[in-house]
Amino acid sequence: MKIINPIKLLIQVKISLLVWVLLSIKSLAVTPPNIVFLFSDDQTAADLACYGNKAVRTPNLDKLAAQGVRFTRAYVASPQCSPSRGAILTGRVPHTTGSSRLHMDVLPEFPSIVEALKKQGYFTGAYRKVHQKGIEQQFDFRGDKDLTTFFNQRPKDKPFFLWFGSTDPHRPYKAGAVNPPHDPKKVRVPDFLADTPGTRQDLAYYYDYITRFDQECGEILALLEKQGLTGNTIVVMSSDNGMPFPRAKGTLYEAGVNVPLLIKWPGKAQAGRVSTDIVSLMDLPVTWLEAAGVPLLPRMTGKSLIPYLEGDTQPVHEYVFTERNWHDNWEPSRAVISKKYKLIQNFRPEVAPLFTLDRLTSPAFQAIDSLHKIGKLAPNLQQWYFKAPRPVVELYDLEKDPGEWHNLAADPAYKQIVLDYQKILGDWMNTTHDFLPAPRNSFPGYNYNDVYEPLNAEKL
Ligand SMILES: [Ca+2]
Repeated sequence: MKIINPIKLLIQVKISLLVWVLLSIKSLAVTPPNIVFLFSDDQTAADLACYGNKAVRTPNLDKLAAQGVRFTRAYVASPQCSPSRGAILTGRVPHTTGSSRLHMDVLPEFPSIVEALKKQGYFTGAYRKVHQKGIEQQFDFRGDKDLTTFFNQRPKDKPFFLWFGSTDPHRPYKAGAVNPPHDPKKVRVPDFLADTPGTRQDLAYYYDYITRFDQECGEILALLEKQGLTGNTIVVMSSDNGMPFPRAKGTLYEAGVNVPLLIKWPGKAQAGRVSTDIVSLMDLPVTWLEAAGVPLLPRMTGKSLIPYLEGDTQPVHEYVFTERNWHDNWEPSRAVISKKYKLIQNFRPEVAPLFTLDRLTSPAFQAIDSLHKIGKLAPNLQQWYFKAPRPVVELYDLEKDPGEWHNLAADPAYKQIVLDYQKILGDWMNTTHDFLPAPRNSFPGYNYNDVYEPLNAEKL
């Protein structure tokens, strides 16, 4: 009979216990967070109750905002569906993905964050609109209607990445999206639209579709709660571009490029913090990969938001960039945005603003066009919507002029700011291999102060 040495046994038990404790600590330390992306389609930042527009009902997203960080100055890489989404899914600027145009896919040689997360053991799922056909095929799960399916099918031993790509509040609109509907009399008419009954009804439908999106976000948040996942899940809400109205979606004005951004991450992101610093949606893929412990992909241009979410008060960026390319028509433009200024460089100034088809046929644009035809459109709208040529360069002081009505580019007092911002924009265009020509004064050795001319398209 084998005699058990009690001291040896004690040592063995202690070693086993130590190994168990170490393994437990390791498993706790490396449990990567789940990531849920609630992504609306065509929504300007301003149009959520938590962003100040109390006329639109968004109770679930307002609650999410209170539990995380709300960014007031988040910018899309492009105010167009496919380019904006391709930039998030690859971390590359749209003009380097092959997807600068609407409906064009990211080239297959560029790796996506979906593949990268899968390699790290993530289960990936997408509902509805991805708008990048190639990358859409990479998701493990694809769903359309029932939001519970993903949560029932996901492997319980894996972290997950869920892309909820709603098609709300994209057009076309019709009555009945939510009950009760929004009252057209109570909508907030932006100063770039004509305040008519038709425009108000158009905006009320837009609000209805936002509320329907909010309701579905509420369902997903309830499912997270029900499965006990809230504590280790990053929930991000944003939109791919601004509202589908004239002078908004498809333009580099604030209503086109400034989208909502809410980030909830229990134990990490400071609950209730409101950020007025500028960030880019291109920061999201970098943040997600870093949170997941995944090496970054080549040529990602965003920055991690993690230190900022945790309370760092240093702004993440001094400047962010955004671009407009082909979208039902060719109106290429680029912008550099700082906390105070925005400079837009127009590459087809000879034409009056062109509109994507959904906005050209919208009641809101029809209202503008009808007033224009009878000579009753407000002068600033008449000037902006119908005058050609347009300026080559536009400069706005976003603090003093958030509506972007007063172009300072030709004002001698702003000459140096225009030149400096053109240089910053041009450097970005050159280093990211833009297919459009950078402003001439961005080239090394070019003494732009000697060649400054009033930036007036009429003198071209
Ligand atoms: Ca969109």
